[in-house]
Amino acid sequence: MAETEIKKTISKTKEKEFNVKDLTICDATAQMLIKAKADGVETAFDRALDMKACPIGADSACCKHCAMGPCRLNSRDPYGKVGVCGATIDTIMARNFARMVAAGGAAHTDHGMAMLDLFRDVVSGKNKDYQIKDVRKLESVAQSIGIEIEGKTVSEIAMELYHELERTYTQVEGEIPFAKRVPPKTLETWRKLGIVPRGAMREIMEMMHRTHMGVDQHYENLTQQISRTALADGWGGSMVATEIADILFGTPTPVQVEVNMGVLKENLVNIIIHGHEPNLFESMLVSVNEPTLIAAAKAAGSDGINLVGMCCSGAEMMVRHGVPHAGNFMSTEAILVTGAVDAMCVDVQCIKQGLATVADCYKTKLITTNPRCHIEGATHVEFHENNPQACTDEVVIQAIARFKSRSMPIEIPQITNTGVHGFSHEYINYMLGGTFRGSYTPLNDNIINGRIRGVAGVVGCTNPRVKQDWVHVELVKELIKNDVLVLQTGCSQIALAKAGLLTPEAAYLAGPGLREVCETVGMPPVLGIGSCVDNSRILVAASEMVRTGGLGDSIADLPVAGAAPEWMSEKAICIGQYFVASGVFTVFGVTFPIIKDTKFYNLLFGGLEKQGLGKWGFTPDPYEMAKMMIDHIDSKRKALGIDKARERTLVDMADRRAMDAA
Ligand code: SF4
Ligand code: MSK
Repeated sequence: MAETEIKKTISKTKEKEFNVKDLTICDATAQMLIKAKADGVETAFDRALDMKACPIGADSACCKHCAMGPCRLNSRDPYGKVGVCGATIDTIMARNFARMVAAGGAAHTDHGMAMLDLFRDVVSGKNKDYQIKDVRKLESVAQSIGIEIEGKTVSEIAMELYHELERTYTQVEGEIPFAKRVPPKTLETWRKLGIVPRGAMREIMEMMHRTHMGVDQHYENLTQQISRTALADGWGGSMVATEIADILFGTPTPVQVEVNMGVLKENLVNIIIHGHEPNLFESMLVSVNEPTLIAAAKAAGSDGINLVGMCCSGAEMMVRHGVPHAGNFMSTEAILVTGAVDAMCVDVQCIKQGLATVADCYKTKLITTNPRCHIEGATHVEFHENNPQACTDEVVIQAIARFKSRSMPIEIPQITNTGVHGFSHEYINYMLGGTFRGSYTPLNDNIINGRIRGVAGVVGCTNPRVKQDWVHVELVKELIKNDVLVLQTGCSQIALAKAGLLTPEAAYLAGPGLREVCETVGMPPVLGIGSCVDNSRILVAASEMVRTGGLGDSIADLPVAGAAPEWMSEKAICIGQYFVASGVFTVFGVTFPIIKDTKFYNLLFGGLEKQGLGKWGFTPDPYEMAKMMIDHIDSKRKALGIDKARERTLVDMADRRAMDAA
């Protein structure tokens, strides 16, 4: 079909020259960006080149919290000026940061609460479309928060668990239920600082109140509530989302999956699910296996239906069911340029509004499904958990109709990367300790003896302000080369999967100690865990490491670090803050919304650590980031007195290599 049929969205005058190699290391995305350019179709990469980030906003040196402003301060001379109300730079930056944490935490906790609502309806029998799939997980989650399970039926345990977990959101006094999972010394620090979350709604409401004009105007006091709000996400909303999804849909175990745009097939009806809530995707799995719909797809001339995921709900379905994954956040527009996507069905979070225009250019159906997320120009087919297939069947029908009337030229990058994903904290336990002696002891032992130097969580988005995937990949390569075991979630996990590092064979890129452990266990040096809310699995794994012993008494003692090298969302800031408040050194790339060397900066980047928590770090450079994380891990090893063990181990390995060569 003639190219002129594609609606052009870049005018000749606006078109900026770019070298695609500067924008991404994802070859499939690069191929599609070149095609988009030829087609005259604009994506976020073009818009990022066209729109310079506001330097004052980037430093968080502006406030629009009231109509006496908006007020702009000078980031080069931050203490030279105050807002009309007298607000200082520290107040303004802390309030802005607080609202990012509140928004990010609200996103995760609202998601978690939706999962809990579904769980209640399933347990009460109101919803018959979903069932409890993992009874073992139900029992272990219940026991972890002190629910007695002996002599109770599954539905009695489940209802009790529902009522307990509801407190995560609605409780106004006391401590959230999963505070019981926090290592005692970490919890003691939180209590001393007054940052144990009560309930997510209360914390977010108070955060919004305190950041209103003329309320909390001390950056230290604001930071206390920032931590409490973020912890209500990590140990609250996100953790509930993960645990309930496991109970309803199954706990992930390692599964081999194909990732990248080559998972689209020209002869099939291609449906992409992109978003964050797994219930939509679970129902879609049922719909695409409906014999009548498969027959309809074949009658339309296809060989069947192809369901693939993108972003975080894609990551969840990938780790749970092995559903192929087509790409991360910065590939969501690019994949529509293939012309092969018959429907992209979205729910909530990280759905670019620009998708509507690109979908329109290629006559792809963009379908919103969630009452909380409509997009102008998209078709809305509302998803109801009590009749889920009404929505998902309709999506399939619309996708088949689009397949039948395909008129666009199709170009699918023939790239797929196979990897192993699905390392839940339960599986890590089993993998290292065996079915009957599941334990973190082998992990701790390998850290203590120095084969594994430490553990890093590398997570988060991709961002058109930096070369897509590059910072993630270079950082992770540096870490594993230095014997740091890497845990991954979200779009970062997809970046590394595309780079081929989520395979046991990638162990050859690891340092000698980590390689030895990977080869013994048969695991990749980079463990893919799931979606953004599944960062809570990393918190549970860290707690298990403390509980197992030998690595200190609190999360802050562990030789671990975290990073979000290409972050973009407020959710990422909230995740970063809950890791920091949990005791983890956490480094962000791209940019950081605070002016260096101000009082608020010094508190986040050092002061919190002195209080017994973790601290923030920032650098856009992946090698510098790796060095900062490794230096931190080494300082924790030294404090634990296990730095000598590592030196010995490395000498042993060198000796062994010399012996092998001899
Ligand atoms: Fe300006 Fe203060 Fe109003 Fe913010 S709250 S816009 S700093 S006057
Ligand atoms: S989807 S929050 S771009 S990881 Fe979770 Fe990816 Fe970041 Fe969204």
